Amino acid sequence: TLEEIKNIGFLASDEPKNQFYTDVIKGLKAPQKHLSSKYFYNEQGDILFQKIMNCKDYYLTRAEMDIFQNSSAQLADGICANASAFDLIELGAGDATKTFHLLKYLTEQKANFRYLPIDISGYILDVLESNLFASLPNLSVCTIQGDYFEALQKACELSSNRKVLLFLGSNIGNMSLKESLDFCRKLSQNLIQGDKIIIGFDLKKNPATILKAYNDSEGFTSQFNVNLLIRINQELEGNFDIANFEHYQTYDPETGACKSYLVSLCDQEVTIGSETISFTQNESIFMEVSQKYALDEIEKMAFESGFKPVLNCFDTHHYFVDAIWEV
Ligand code: AVJ
Repeated sequence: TLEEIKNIGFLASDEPKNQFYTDVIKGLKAPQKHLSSKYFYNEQGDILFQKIMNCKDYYLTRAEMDIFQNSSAQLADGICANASAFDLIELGAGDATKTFHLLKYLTEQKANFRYLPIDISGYILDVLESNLFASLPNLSVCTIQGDYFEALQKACELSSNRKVLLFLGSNIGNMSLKESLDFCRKLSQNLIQGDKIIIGFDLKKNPATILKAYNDSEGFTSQFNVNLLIRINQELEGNFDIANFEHYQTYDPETGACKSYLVSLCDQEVTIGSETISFTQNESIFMEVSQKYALDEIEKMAFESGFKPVLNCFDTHHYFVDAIWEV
């Protein structure tokens, strides 16, 4: 069967690369050229994203950290940590620096729960598991490697307890409004009555503050975008001359869409494998959306996707919200 062939390994390792190539060519042949921000995160991309998270203009990470440092008790209340045994399942856990504060609080409160972090990177999960074992030895941890829904399905098979999902960091922002609604619907369909979710949303705020976060004075966001062209050169036999592209960022306060583009500085042709892509001067590649929300839009999304809003936790500036919803 196909499943068996995949398990042998060669298809499994070839497949993502072909998918990457197909997506890149399809995106660059579209009338509005575009690339998918999910491909930002190779080794260099991870390093650049770390730099973004630590830079002064990018307020998001600090804001959500503030919530977990100062409001873990409120979050624990919101998910009814003392009501019954539950599984805390985190989508895209990474190194879980923010979640750590909640985990610590819950273990101190002797809450009856397990932590099931999901990530696409098996490496980061191994690091996370050993760090948690060192710092919270009594915490029961079960890591699951895979993409969101595949791994969530696995988590649901492993668990007969009440479930609490975590989807933090404004990762939902990388989806369009329609995609995020579909995503939340799919989540609620995987849950049952009484299950909950904590989702991190970046809020609409002074447009200049938002634009600055994605147009940082140190140029990390620009490098982060350009890095995808470098990755295409390295992995897909591309020949982008990165000096011929410039990062351009927009924020529309009406829709809340903050968008990244790379603009071609001249007429040029780029080859990627056997394909040739033509750019005219000033033509753009749409790279990423980082969607910002108003509170009423977040509530509306909860209802439309099969959840009820329970509680909103804010940072001190009210830049960011971790919203708790219940099925
Ligand atoms: C990881 C999706 C939350 O959109 O704010 C940061 C990625 N892109 N700077 C975001 C990102 C440019 C980030 N998320």
